[in-house]
Amino acid sequence: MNNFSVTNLRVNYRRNPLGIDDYKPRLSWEIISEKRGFIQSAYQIEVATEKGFQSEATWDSGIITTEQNIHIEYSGPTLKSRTRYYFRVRVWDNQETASDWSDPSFWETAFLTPTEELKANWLTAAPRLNAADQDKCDYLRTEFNIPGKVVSARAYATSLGLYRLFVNGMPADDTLFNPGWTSYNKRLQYQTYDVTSLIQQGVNAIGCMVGNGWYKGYLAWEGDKEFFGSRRSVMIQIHITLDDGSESVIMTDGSWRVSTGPLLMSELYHGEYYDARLERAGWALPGFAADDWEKVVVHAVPESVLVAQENEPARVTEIIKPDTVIITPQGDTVIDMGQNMVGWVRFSVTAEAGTVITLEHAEVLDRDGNFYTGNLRSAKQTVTYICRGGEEESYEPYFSFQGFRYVKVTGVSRDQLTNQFSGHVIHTDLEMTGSFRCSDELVNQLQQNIIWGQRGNFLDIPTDCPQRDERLGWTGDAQVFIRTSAYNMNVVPFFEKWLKDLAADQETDGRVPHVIPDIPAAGYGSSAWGDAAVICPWTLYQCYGDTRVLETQYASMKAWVEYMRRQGDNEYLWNTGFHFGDWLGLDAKENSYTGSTPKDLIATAFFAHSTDLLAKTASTLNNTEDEKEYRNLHKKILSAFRTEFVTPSGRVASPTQTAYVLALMFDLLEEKDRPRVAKMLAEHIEENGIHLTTGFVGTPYLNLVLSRFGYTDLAYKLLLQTEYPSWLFSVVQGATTIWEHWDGIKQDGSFWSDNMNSYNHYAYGAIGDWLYQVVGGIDLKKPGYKEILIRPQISEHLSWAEASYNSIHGNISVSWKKFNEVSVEMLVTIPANTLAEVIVPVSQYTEIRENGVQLDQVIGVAQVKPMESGCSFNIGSGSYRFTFPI
Ligand code: RAM
Repeated sequence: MNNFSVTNLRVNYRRNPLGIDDYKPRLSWEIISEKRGFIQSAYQIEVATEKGFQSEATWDSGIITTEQNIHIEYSGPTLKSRTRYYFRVRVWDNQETASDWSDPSFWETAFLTPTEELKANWLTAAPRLNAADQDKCDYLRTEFNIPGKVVSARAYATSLGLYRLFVNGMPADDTLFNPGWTSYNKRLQYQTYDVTSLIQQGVNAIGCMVGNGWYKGYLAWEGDKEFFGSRRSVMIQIHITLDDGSESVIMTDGSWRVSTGPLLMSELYHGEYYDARLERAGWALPGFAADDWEKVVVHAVPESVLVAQENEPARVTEIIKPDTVIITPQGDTVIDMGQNMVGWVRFSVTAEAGTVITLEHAEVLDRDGNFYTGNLRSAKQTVTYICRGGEEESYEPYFSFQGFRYVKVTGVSRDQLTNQFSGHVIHTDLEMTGSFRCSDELVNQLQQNIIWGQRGNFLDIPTDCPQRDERLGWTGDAQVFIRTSAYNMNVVPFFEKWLKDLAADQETDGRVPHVIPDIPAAGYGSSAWGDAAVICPWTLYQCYGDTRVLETQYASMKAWVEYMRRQGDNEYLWNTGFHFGDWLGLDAKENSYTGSTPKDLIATAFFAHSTDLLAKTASTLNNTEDEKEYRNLHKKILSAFRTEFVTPSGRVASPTQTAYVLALMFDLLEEKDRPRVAKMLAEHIEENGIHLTTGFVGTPYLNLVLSRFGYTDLAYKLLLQTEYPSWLFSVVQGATTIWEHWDGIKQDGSFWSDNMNSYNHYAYGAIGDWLYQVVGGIDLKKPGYKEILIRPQISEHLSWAEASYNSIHGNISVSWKKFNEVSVEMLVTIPANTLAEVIVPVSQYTEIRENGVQLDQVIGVAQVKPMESGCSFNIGSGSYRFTFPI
């Protein structure tokens, strides 16, 4: 009997993906071993087109001697379109024993040559002249006959605008906001639906609704729309295989019909207007009389590259029941969901025909307890529903989402509000991978707020806010939060897609737009924002160990560095142009959004950092020429930085927290100067009464820098600070998400200006990285957590903490707990085929026990060595229970 097995097979990070267009998908698996210290010595992969692996394999990798169990590229015969490939894996341990074959998993290809294979026409409605009619969503339909029994059916669909596909009246699946948001005129995703169970022998109907969405709808704060195009269109191609082996293909063509319907308006920001009296029962069912429907217009759409869905889809991931119903001092009836959330309200009512129900959505109540929508700016976030009458009727929006905790309702009797209204939480359905908890409940709420911020702002692209007339893919915010987000969820499909849009939207001179997908209103080229081009791929590589993202993004990374290089008065100093600077830093001058750290210091610091990461990337990709080039450039930027921003005796000339933090975090100072600058940072914080003054740029690194230079205790004090400004200030104010401003709600209960005040903004949530790394103690030593660093920095401020992270190699968990302030118990688990260095804060290793046994006698523990501040030792995979004195 083997005591190890292969499990959790993935293809490009996903499980059993349907409809990918990658010729070389990357296969990964996890190993479960009962024995400690498991290392894989070899693997074998088999790929076949039938699940039983009875017929000849499409690809047999043979027995490959390697420890690698992640991102193995398929390298068999060229894959075919629209084919399901099953694969299974077995591995060998270092005793030459093989595991059993894993259970099979699969991937299914969509179109590998879409321009040749996707033959369906693009359909649109004839232009509607009347302005009110233009807001109405389109309903398209067709019917067709299937002569035999259906064995399998796949629908491939996409749109310009947002669409919902129905087969015989049923939704094609549970995914939402398709085709997602990409730089539409350059890249457009199509989706694959398994509709086998929905298509029947005989007559079938397809229905499709199309709304404006990001393509044609309102975007940004100037009240503009149609950023990508003005005509909503849809393209659908359905392949149906019958039991006699024949195939029917149904495509959008000139025979389809189009009409308007009850959805009279749908806008991402503004909500929906739905008149249920206009419903046409059975419009997506066979036999519907569509005689009064118009003919569709077949048209050519702007050139764009069609790509199979890259990201995980958006779905309803949780349903929340209202907490309470409030009557506000102004007399409004308001539902409190108890959580600032993103998605929509679904409701059921029984009412007379023509009853008008309105739902307005807001994030907070004002200090008097009244409904407050000032911070939404022009976003209406209002759903209006006109009742059909008769039996109970239900509604939830189609193409609009709201950021809200409070819902002001009119037109519904109070008794229907709690039972029949629920909050549907919607976001990209990424696998949750991390959890963090500790003995301080406020910190636990902070962690929850970070997760909710991520959920709310990961709706197909990383956004800054999900409520006001903005909701854009700000590069700076994504860059500061990506590492934290990668602890919480498996974010690779999400960021790989977004980074391809970033590269697509980069101009030939390498500039990076402030928001991705780019929209003209936003602008481009700020330091710390554009650096997302380099920092995000590098972080993904670090966290998941996959060089593919570096290969794919390399040209974009390099172009951004070269862009910076051309900006300054001299090649090594970036001292020109527009920059956001330390956005919302508290050391800002009156009426400014930018902290006082000089912008050229920030720009040059990021220039150095990105150049350093680019050199490391070149080295990882074995591009020695570029590595040399960018090592050199980096050295010169460092020297220019020191000449310009560091005094001859080694202080950072601008005495701000953010300047100190960047100089230390990015290793910009000479070694000898670092301890002193770290001390100055610590003093600055202490002189401020243990308060930070940092904005978007400095905050993410603040505690990491303090811990690195021996000021973990101060970092804990900063974390636990509840007075303004601090991470816990908003928590104490009752926040359930992270705010954009440290003082989104001020101490006196008044608000920061309506002008720019999101209550759901993840940038300051980047403290999550420090919670996992330093408090929980889970960090990486080698990309993809092949080697792990377990180093919780146990503090007098907490009595226990636990962190867990499902890495690409499997689960890593650490929990520590103090007993009577004299000893600590620390449980550690690391997955098979990894190693960890554990660092424990005791000076003598003889003081450490594992399950009661002295460390040097424990199986699985090696290389015990004393360090300056503690003991270090290595462990192989498995679970361990360490105890040691405080
Ligand atoms: C606002 C938001 C966003 C930030 C930009 C610069 O729109 O705060 O998060 O990145 O400004």
